[in-house]
Amino acid sequence: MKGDAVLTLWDNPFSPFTRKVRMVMDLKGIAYRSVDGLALDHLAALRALNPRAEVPVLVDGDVTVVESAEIVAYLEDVWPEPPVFPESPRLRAKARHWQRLADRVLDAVLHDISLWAWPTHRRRDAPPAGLLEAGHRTLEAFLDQFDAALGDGDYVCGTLSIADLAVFPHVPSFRLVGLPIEAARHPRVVAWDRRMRRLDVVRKDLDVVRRAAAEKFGANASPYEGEKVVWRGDRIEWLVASGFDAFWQAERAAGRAVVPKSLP
Ligand SMILES: N[C@@H](CCC(=O)N[C@@H](CS)C(=O)NCC(=O)O)C(=O)O
Repeated sequence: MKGDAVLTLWDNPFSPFTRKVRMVMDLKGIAYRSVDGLALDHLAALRALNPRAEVPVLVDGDVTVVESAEIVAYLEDVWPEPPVFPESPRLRAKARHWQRLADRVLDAVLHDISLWAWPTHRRRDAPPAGLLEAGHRTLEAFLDQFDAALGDGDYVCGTLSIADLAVFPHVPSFRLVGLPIEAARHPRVVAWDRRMRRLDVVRKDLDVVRRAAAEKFGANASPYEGEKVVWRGDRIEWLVASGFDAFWQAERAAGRAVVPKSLP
């Protein structure tokens, strides 16, 4: 066990990546200070820690870790109990697989097709023709595979693991993009979602999101960027793979796109 120095999580109440990391820290009983790194007042300080200006970033004394999966791996190394990776190499590979799909595919599709529903941005245009349908196809393929992976277990890898904690924060966004998850088609996912919502760490996470939504967007104001959108690799990849290169180029030409860089 490490010393008592309080860690700082460069955080954001709504990011699926920070929500995953927070749930891991809460599960392990790790004390931390949270700073909303995406609030405009904190962006310069965040960029000094992570040139990509993305959350989460974990600062533990002289150790700075960026990338949510790397933060989770660091937390597991330093605070192994309770584990968020299963013991057997086979199940560990399965847990990493679902974390990767959540971080790189779910996030990308949900991001790309939800821009018009963000409370921070008030876009006046409509999504390009076919974008929502393409997104729904990828999301349905994900749900089919996730439902099958759950099998008869309570959680993806049998016991609660990073696979569940990585996928869960994305689940409410399915409804937001017009694809509510239905018991008739994905019964195991619906039962798993209910089970997740009964966990203390998940209840705390949902409470943080609910309270932050009321606090941050009250009085018609927002502490966040309201026009530019960060397009990191996976988000561009899905657009291009789905045939929406022209939309992406138009976003860039309109000055609305930011592409992060990992080195200054
Ligand atoms: N691969 C990164 C992705 C992190 C990421 O995309 N974070 C978003 C929030 S969901 C962000 O900070 N975006 C910068 C912005 O919106 O200004 C990770 O797993 O940590």
